[in-house]
Amino acid sequence: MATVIKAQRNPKDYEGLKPVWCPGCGDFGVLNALKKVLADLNIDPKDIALVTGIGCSSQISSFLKAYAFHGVHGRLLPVATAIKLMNPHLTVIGAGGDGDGYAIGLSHFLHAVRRNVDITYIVMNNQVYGLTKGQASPTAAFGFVTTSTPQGTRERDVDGVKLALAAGATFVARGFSGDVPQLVRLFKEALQHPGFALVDVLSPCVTYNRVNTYDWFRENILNLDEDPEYDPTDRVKVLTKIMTLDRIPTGLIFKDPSSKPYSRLLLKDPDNPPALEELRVRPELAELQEQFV
Ligand SMILES: Cc1ncc(C[n+]2csc(CCOP(=O)(O)OP(=O)(O)O)c2C)c(N)n1
Ligand code: SF4
Repeated sequence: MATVIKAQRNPKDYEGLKPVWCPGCGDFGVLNALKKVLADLNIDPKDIALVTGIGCSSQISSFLKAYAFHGVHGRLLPVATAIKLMNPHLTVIGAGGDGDGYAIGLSHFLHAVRRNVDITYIVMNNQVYGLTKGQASPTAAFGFVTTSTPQGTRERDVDGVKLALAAGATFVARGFSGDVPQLVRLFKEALQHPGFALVDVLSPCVTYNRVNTYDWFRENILNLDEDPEYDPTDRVKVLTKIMTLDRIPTGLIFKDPSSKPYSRLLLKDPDNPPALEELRVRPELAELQEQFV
């Protein structure tokens, strides 16, 4: 029998439309890292489902060559969940902004985390609503001045990493668009994790956020990947550590080595998932009539 040798792909094989982001936008770093990882893992573009919300960052679904669903603001995770459960063989990636995931989409985020469906979720975190011209998002620091908060925001900021850990996440990482090699490592590990993997990416908006710049992040992050003593597998120690840091932690923050994805708990034989037509996703009319008439 002839052996089929799959040609090794390269990042160019994942090029979609030309990005329309502002020159210097942090989201370029995410796109470049993602293309590199997908090529390294040699994943066929037809086997990728990229699901996005609404925002500058969510436009990534047009810039990467893969099947894509550019959906509704804050609603990408329910769609990604359904796609993965119905098509377990697909690599399902969710991607969007911090407004999309931690404001309007916050409840979906927490439920997706605790459900642990095998999805990689990338949040491009720039502390503003970029697409709608720079209003403060929930990750903006207390006092952050924008057009919508001329006297500075009077709300405490949300931290998706801490929320995910508290909600029982099995994989939590944070990258920085100014460090693409680290993003590549984190995305690779996230895509290979059996369960829901959050990668929060500090991704500067060079047009509407003149505070949290590339230089500002370089001065304010603490890369836990460089700490040989750091143990990312102990949730309590991880939470204690990151709650007491005076800098923003990046790197692989937490990973549960015994994570079991939802599909493993749901499908009778997850290694041999049934074909779509064998799954009964629509109830039979007769059954409904029996129950309700
Ligand atoms: C239901 C709904 N509410 C509000 C909007 C308006 N809107 C579009 S994008 C956006 C925020 C974008 O910010 P973020 O998700 O952080 O992404 P970024 O543009 O910064 O990448 C908002 C509020 C919308 N499109 N739909
Ligand atoms: S407005 Fe900000 S987030 Fe949007 S493309 Fe420009 S730099 Fe990126």
